Amino acid sequence: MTRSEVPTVPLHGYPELPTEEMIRRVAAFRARMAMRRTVRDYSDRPVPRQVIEEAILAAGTAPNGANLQPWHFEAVACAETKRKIREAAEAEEREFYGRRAPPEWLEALAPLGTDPEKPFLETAPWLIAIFERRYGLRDDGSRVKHYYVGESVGIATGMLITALHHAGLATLTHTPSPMGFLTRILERPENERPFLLLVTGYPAEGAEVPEAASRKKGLDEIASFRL
Ligand code: IYR
Repeated sequence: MTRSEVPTVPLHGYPELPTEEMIRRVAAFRARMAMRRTVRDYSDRPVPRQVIEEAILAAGTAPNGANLQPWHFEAVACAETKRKIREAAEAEEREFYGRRAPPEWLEALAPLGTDPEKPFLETAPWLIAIFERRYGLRDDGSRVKHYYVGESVGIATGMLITALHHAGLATLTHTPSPMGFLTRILERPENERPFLLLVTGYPAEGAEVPEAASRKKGLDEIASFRL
């Protein structure tokens, strides 16, 4: 089908804004996003399931390859499952910090003060395990090819983090490597691969974050304009 033949619906949600208003909004959004910090100390206060559902639905609106939506979000509040995830993640992290990580990597991490202890995996009210759906499965077991899976899931994850931040919650992108234990503990099917583990909840009272990580590159370091 060509573009003119596919069924369409009217485009909504693009009210043209006066330039001043556009700038005010985007600057306000930038200021709000600049306050997002990766938080490693969480309160154990519960966060309503509906908040997590809405944030996941926001992530699910992400642009993605051929609209096949090649992702799965498993939201875990179950204490026993969180305990299993912490145990497995810490085992991998002990290997990483003690053996696998080359000195250069450990040096790069030093300003963040990270270590193999991951108590937040049990303290935080929610862990959202994000999986890439590498291919789809039809009812007859045949495979549906998925496209740009990494790009799609990366964009959706960014939107999830943004949605949670917008709701006033802290997040931590945790990427223990390898992450095969998530497939096992969460009993995910063989067409999925763990992408990352997003920790979310309220920051612990008096939580602090590494000073070094607040330094962000300026516009001239991250962008160039050709006019
Ligand atoms: N996955 C380890 C190490 C780690 C790696 C990077 I790159 C970071 O930005 C932060 C941590 C951990 O979670 O401790």
